[in-house]
Amino acid sequence: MCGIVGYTGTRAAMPIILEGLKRLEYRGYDSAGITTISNGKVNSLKAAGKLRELERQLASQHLPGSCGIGHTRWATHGKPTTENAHPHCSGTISLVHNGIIENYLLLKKDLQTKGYIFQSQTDTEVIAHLIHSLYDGNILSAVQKAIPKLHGAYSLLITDSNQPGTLICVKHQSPLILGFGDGENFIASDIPAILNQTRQFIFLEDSDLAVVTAQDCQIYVNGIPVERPVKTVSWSPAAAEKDGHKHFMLKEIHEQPRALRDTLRGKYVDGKLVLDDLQLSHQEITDIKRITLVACGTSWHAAMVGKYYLEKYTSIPTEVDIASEYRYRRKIIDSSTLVIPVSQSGETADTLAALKEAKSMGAKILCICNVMDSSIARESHGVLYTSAGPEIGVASTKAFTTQLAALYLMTLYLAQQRQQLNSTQIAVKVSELQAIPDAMEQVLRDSERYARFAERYHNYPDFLFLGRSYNFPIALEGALKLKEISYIHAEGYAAGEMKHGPIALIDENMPVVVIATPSEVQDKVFANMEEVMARKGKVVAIATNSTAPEAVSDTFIVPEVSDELSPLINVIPTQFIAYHIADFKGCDVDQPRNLAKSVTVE
Ligand code: HGA
Repeated sequence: MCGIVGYTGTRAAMPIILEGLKRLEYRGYDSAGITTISNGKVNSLKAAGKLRELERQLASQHLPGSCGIGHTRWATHGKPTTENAHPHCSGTISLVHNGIIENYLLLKKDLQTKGYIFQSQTDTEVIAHLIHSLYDGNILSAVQKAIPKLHGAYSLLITDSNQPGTLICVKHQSPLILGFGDGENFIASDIPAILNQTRQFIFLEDSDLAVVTAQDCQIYVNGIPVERPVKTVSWSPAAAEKDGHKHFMLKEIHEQPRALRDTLRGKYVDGKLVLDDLQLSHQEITDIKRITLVACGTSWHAAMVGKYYLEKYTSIPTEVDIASEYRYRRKIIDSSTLVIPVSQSGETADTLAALKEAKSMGAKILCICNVMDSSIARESHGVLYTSAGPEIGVASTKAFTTQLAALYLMTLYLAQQRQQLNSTQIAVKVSELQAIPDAMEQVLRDSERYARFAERYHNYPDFLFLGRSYNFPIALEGALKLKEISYIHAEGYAAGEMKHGPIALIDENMPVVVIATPSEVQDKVFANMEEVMARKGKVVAIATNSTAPEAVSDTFIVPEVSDELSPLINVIPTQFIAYHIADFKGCDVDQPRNLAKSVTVE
């Protein structure tokens, strides 16, 4: 997510903050800004685009002062423009923010009636004005009064030019760390930003508020002073970038619960799903007669799961198409057709071209993508953003699971607006979805088991992945992940199709990963598993305690969730299988050969 860097000490703050921001830039950001305080004056500079643009402008505009805050933004609310870049200011107060304020619209309306004028479209600016509205000369007490009014996730770094040299830090569901020097202190969202300055850190906990000066640091919870342990971090800079994980892909696999929580944030308000950015009128939603999902690669697999959701809850005939195929075939489209492009980067060339063509033929376009104001988002009539944060590993993981959640939310929203699900039914579905991040955390604890599995299985030249219904696309995704990063040949199949061909391949040299979690078709999956074992195939089952099969070679137990949401859980074992096998083989996990992260060519 966004990068935060702060400094208070005796040296010039600006170069230290800029250097810290540069150390986070590898993740890809859309704008940046720095504020310093000198002689009770606020000096600020912000720039859209890469950090080098801010750096270029800083070359001719010095920001004096030995205390300051900086930010690299990855937009969630408002386009990546200079106005929306952080820091955001109100009077003597400046702040940077990482996270999402769910109730920002309500707060904004209230502040507007009090006369506050907003310069940006961000949720962050609301925090600055809110603190200002509660300020009577004491920044600490104003922040303490503002915090209970904020709903959502936020790490904040705040300055007040009336109190130069003091930084207020707040952490709630987004990371924030304090770094300690000699007569100087540092604050950052992530260790790599300040690892060249110090190795002594405090990792703030949720609800912590810290007051940091050059000489001192005091942490409070609800106004009561608390102690937190100072830890020494011995990671290399490269390990720190990956949060101590060996690869970005592994880090991103572990980020999935957080990414999912952020994607759900603010979408369910007062018993209703609120997806404001979809921008379809009630009439337009009622008039939809057909839906087509278009996507490539992993996003195509997410779209396939989306078809099951959409047909089940909206009863609208839905097809899924590979964008590069869709472009070059005859399409039957009119204004009652809804086209849903799905893309992590929002720049996928084939998906963008498919979108443009469908739009020119009169279709309504609602895209699902992860990058604010990307080409696909701009070309669409409405957008549902996933909040996975920047994904660096070429093999998609957290973007995929957040796409699944977005497709589920979009489906429930359409069903709500078309009155096909009532508020009680929606409430049940949303609470099941909200429980998924906790269930994911259970699966993530098992990572080491998959590492041991990889030791035994990395030499097999072929794998088969089988699943049915919602988990058929997960079989395809599991096979794709293994191919992409370990270069092992793998096929994904609908388990019922096995008899129609791939069964000929099965012998003792063919591991078959079978997704066998509880479902309406569970007995049929078990029959398919028997067919494999009867031909000496090695079955590796992904199952729950209640479906764990006997006599298979290996079983990975996952927590039981509803069948329709099980893809969000079941995909994690397949990600781990691919990751650990690739790692064991010594493959370049994050940058597999011949592949690019964002496919911007046809
Ligand atoms: N919601 C804020 C901060 C976004 C963020 O934390 N991204 O990682 C914004 O859109 O500016």
